[in-house]
Amino acid sequence: MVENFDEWFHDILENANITDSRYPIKGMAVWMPYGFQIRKHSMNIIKKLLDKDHEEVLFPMLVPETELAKEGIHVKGFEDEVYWVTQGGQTPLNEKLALRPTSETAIYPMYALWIRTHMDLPIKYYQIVNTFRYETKHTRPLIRVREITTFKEAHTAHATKEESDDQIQDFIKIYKEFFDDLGIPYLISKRPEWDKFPGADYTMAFDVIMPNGKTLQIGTIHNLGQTFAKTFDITFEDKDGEHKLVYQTCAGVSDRVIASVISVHGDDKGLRLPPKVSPNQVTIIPILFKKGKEEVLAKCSQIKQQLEAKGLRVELDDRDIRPGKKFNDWELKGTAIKLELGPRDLENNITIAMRRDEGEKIELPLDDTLADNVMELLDKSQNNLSQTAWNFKKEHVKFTENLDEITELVEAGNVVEFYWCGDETIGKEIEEKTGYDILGIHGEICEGKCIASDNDARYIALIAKTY
Ligand code: P5A
Repeated sequence: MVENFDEWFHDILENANITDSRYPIKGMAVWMPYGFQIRKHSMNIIKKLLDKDHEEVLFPMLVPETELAKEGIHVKGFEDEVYWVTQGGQTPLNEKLALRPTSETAIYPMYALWIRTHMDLPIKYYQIVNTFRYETKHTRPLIRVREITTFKEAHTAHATKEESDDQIQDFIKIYKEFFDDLGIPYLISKRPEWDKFPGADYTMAFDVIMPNGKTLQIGTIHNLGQTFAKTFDITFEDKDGEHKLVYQTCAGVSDRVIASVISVHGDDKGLRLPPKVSPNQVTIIPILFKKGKEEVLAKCSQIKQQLEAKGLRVELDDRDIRPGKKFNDWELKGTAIKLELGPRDLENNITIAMRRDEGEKIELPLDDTLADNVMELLDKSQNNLSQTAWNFKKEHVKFTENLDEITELVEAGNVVEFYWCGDETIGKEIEEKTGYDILGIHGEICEGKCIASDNDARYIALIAKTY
């Protein structure tokens, strides 16, 4: 799988009924039923986390050209990626309308209307929408799409810079919890100046190491300072009667996260889904013979009810096909636990449980301890997948003090840590020399030399092959 990761990824999306990329527009795919369920469960996790301290809203999808063009740096960052609506039926529109590539320029003119005094602050809104980017880089299903589905974007406004910095920390905490629930290990770094979000003061990013060693950016958090506040005139009257500009932040994650769930946990047999997002946490597979068929099926239905009563997502696979085929299907789809039940098991009042994450089979008694036992196995499975993924990440971050060694380490599938002075020219030289991207800085140091200059090092930086 590691050797042929791109092919593996492509095949699994199709075989496990996740997405269908044959839709006749490049970069836009159909969410298939099984994939849709994974998407739904993962969306519900982040929604729950955001809902604690943010309110959900929904803005229109179209942005007038005049608004999109107002923030110079921002529009420059997106100008090559915007889809335009220019006609309504046969009638040319008076003003071109952009399909939002992201929603700053849709939301902030409204913030300017809503925010009057310090009493209106902070504002912490988020929306879950589709956004559109005419990506110029190679598109890949889920990973780099042109219709970004389920884009969870949060936008906040604050009275002070300190509050906006605190908000960045809050977002980091929320995203950590989100990725932890998906068992996704992350590297957090502050993006270099040349790679921050267009219009941001600074950008914090979460990256995951994919099985082939390339990193994938799975979430970003931006401190926008007062740039957009100046452009859109978002001011408030403070306690002292003075009119001041707000400080803003925004943060976003997309369905790209699901690409990381699939890739980080999957194996040669197919998906291994963390129970928290698995459409079926438990799949019951009856082993049927002519004799005793009805009894076995009845017991399976009863087990299903018993587990569902505890809130578990359970599938009873009573299709009239060989059990071996069913096992393979559910292995491919990554159901966390399979429960097998045949006439002999029924006689012995047991079921055979098998965890997808590590394959071990154990006997569970068919009594009122069953649901608790199954839940314990689900917990173990969730933790094991997460632990295995974190171990992989630890093994694939390597430190070097030697610029020439970076290539060797990256080509061997690693992300590399090195000491850097922080100077932009030196940073770009390092990128040019190696051909890789500096992800950003994820630590400060007081001693040590920069890997590529005579300057003192100030940071521990990360460099990698990126998607
Ligand atoms: C934050 C939300 C923004 O757009 N505005 C509102 C800010 N940031 S971002 O970095 O440009 O995007 C946020 C995250 O979305 C994912 N992403 C994509 N996923 C799939 N296909 C794409 N073409 C795509 N572009 C961005 C990334 O995970 C990114 O971190």
